[in-house]
Amino acid sequence: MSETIISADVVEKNNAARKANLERDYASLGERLDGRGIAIDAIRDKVEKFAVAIPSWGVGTGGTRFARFPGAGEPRDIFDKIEDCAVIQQLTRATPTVSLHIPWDKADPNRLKQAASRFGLGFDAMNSNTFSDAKDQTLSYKFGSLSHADAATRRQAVEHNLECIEIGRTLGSKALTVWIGDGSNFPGQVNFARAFERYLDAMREIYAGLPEDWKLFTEHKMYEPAFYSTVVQDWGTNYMIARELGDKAFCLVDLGHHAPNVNIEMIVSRLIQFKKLGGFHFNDSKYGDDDLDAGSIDPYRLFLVFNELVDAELSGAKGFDPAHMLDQSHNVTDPIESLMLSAVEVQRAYAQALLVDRKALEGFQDANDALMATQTLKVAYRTDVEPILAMARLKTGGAIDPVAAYRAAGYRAKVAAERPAVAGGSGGIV
Ligand SMILES: [Mn+2]
Repeated sequence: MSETIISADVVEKNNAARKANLERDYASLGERLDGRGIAIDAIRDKVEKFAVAIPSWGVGTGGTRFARFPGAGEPRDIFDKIEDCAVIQQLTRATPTVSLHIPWDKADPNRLKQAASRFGLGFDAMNSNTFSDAKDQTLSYKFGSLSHADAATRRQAVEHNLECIEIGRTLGSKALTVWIGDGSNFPGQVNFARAFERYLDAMREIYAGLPEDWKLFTEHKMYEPAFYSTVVQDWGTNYMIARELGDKAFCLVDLGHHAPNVNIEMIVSRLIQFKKLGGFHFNDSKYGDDDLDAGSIDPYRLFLVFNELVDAELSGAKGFDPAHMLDQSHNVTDPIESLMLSAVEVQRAYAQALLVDRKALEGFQDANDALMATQTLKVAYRTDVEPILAMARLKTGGAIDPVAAYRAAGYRAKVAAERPAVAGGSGGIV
């Protein structure tokens, strides 16, 4: 039995006050779904099994290019971060794994493993960092890392990624995510083809260091920190990389890493079709790579992405097993509350997508009935699946209302007293 941080009494008391209402809402929704030929318990079973990883960097307060305002009780190190992640998992039951960022989270891997298993947590994809200079680093990444013009700098970046794999091996991780900030700020600063070739050569070395049962995720991002050109800027380049590297290489889609109005759900479909979808960094955005909470700006787009994922899941596509991770930055909210709600939002989009009448949709598509086809999606999207999500949490020992239970437990005030503020911190937008 793993340890819990929030007292079971608090969770039980909170659930007891909400249980009768939930049971009534669940029964009522069950009846309505029954009329649509959908068994509510089957949807709930799937929701219970759905998981999304918490990024270790997400539990710290983020910042902007202008300032960073520290939050109370911020985690001081990776061990505090693991405790915060354990709270999120305890109350939502949707986040059983943590995704680490090295060197931010560097510590004795055996201690890390112990700290996580205390709370029944596992480790998701490892993340390397060659977009900033670590303390005491020999060569700077100011002008790039894996695509740097200088071979010794590229070598250092490759070695760092290989070290991330080594740490991940001990932790039981099965994937490495690589995002680089390499690019240029001026036309002519970098030769596009030569920089990309250097990047591919460096990635081939990292790929060669992958254990047999690991996956390599490459993450594209249109711009920032480079503002004129970026080496891995879009899904087309990302697909080329995955194709060049081999069967263990996949594309990672961060929802905020595209131009405004790009049809991300179609990108997802293309990557599924050609077996190169590795997984997601879920978040939301209004203008750029804002790293806002998942589903906070455009929940319909999140649903449409899940519509593609569920379509692939139900068609039984072989080897289809995308990784789900959150990647957010919290500047004005308690990161634990934001991450709990984001995990729930991702689950919500999944549950709604499970409600799509796919047979009817296909019929409308074949009949060129655009209006009814789109209405078929809307009927699923408009269904309030909250009772399903809450019941899934209750059944698995979580909280019917995670934020209410968290606030009732007074966790933030407690850790604020225990964790004196530290300079720096490691929230970030990646
Ligand atoms: Mn990301």
